[in-house]
Amino acid sequence: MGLLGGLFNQFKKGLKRTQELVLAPMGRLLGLRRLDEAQLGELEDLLLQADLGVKAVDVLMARLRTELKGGADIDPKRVLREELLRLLRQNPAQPFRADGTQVVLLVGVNGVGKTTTLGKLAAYLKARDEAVLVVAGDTFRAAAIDQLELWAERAGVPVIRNQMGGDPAAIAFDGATSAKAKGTPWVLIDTAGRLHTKDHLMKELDKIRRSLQKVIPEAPHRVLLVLDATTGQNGLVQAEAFARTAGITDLVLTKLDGSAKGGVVVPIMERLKLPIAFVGVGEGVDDLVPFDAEAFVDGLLDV
Ligand SMILES: Nc1nc2c(ncn2[C@@H]2O[C@H](COP(=O)(O)OP(=O)(O)O)[C@@H](O)[C@H]2O)c(=O)[nH]1
Ligand SMILES: [Mg+2]
Repeated sequence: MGLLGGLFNQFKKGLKRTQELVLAPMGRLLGLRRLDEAQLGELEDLLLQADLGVKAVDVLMARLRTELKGGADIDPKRVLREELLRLLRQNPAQPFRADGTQVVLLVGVNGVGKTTTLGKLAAYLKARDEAVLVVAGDTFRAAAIDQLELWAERAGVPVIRNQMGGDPAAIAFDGATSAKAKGTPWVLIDTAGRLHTKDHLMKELDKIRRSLQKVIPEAPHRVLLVLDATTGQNGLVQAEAFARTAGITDLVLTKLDGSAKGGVVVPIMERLKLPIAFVGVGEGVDDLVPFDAEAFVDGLLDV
């Protein structure tokens, strides 16, 4: 199967709940060639339920209405596909390419899936035959370090850790030093989720950043803000505050598989003005998908 076919299937799997609850009823409407006002209203409701966001849904509905006024038959699915692709292609993520030692920091509030994503990302990079060093920067809970070690073991990559309660900036420094000495292309740093305010996040990140930069002046190369898709648009205000903090380069949207609000990628990308690098579609090691607008939209509209 081609790469895009593989991604399509992974997105389809990740969008299963969204499909069952929201998109399946939409299939009938998308197959129509003329829609009356009641049917347009029904379609609008379903699009909003999928959490595509008011702004995108307004644009979509306006375009459908314009095409309908033309009098000829229309293809609602094609219109939706084109508009969604336009929205989701505005801000593509830079590929994860090894280039010297690349330091990647994962941040976000407790429970969103940082450690899990880090484990999957380690396996993803390792599968490309690129060496990875994992840094247990969440020193707040002993269980967090154990959890990370388990993931690293699964991925077959080494971990650097210190004792619980240790300084995340110090362990990050050790990780960067070791990777630089050995020429390891990837350093993935886990962080604690007790980032309740923007100031707190800034402080913790600044401290880690300063200590990394003593070793590698350009580090961290990527700062991934991890967001939970099951929160839908409700989490966006807090995410916006985080996303505005200096240095966040990419978003990761986890738990798409557990959410009926799969359309939330649209308002997230639009509001945060940041690319989505990866999407989490399950708890397994292979359940991390590099975001691809086309595979995503086709997965969404395959109803
Ligand atoms: N279904 C599903 N569960 C996920 C996904 N990513 C993370 N989780 C689960 O979310 C929970 C919290 O994840 P964890 O990585 O510990 O979050 P952290 O506190 O941000 O490090 C765990 O039970 C994970 O298995 C995902 O993409 N899909
Ligand atoms: Mg964690």
